[in-house]
Amino acid sequence: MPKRIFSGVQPTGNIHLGNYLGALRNWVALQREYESFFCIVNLHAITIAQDPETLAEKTRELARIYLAVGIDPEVSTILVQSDLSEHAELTWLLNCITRMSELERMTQFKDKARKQQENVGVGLFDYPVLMASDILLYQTDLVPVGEDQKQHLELTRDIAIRFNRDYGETFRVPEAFIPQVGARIMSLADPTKKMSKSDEESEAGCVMLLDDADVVRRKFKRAVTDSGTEIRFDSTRPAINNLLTIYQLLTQKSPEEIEIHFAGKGYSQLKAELAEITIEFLQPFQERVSRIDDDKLDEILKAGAARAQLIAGATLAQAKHNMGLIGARS
Ligand code: AQP
Repeated sequence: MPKRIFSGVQPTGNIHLGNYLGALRNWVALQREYESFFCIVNLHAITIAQDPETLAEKTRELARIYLAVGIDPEVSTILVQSDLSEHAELTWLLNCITRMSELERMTQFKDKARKQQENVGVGLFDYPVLMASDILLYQTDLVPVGEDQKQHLELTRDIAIRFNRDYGETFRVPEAFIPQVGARIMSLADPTKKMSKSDEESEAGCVMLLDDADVVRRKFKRAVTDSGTEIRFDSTRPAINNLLTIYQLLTQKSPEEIEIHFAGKGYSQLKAELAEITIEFLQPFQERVSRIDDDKLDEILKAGAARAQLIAGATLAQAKHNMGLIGARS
């Protein structure tokens, strides 16, 4: 069987440079080497209350973003999670072999639950099992994600190994693909926190892929910096390190070249150049987003769901059979 990758982004809020540099960019690079499934994980999105109209709009916007960053629907499958009932159905089966204690250890749940206080939903708690279902349904080999998803990936592996042990070989056990550079892009406003679309407080620290040029310039101009004046890669100076990492990924220059380029220059020059480089990347991308028409998008999403269903359906049937979930004989 061909080696497969599966990954997804939630259609919540606005997609940012962290999502692009930590995940989407790597999908584009890997899509011709692997059979690829890229999902818009709207069932994950509803683990936090969403306005239905906005969610529907953001789902289609995210599909356009996938296409505009360079996901090629001729070689990759783009699917919307809720178009396939297999994702939710496998989640139930996997819920029955996952332990509460495993989910209680998930740091993303703890962080998000803290923000929700007494209104924490069961769905939020179960988020990692839904993610395991997404990945295991496609017999995935590799999951390209940012560093924040590492713990969920480890749980997915544990669930797959347990299921295979208890019910016979059913799922491929996937590996995480976490990039060496860009796995955790930090907020420009608070470099101790990751750039995050749902963190309303740090909107100013989050460069959105659909921000216009003036907003991008303003956000970089106001970016927090460290004490000192030297511009070099140094993990003990998280703000400058983060700006340089973004610079490195967008220009593809080596750290040495970048440090030589900025020798003797000030932080304001780094910020101004970084803003212009980001705008140069974003403008043609935004044009591509606006050119994708609705009919074409429908065609791509329908074809993606049909292609995905063939694999997801077969895996789910095998999992049910192996668990003894058999009713009327066909
Ligand atoms: N700051 C980041 N740096 C690198 N990678 C990142 N990712 C997210 N933030 C960064 C990666 O983007 C992919 C999709 O993320 P998601 O939509 O599933 O949600 P998330 O990981 O929780 O990202 P956000 O921005 O913080 O969204 P909300 O706040 O809605 O939950 C994943 O591969 C992720 O690793």
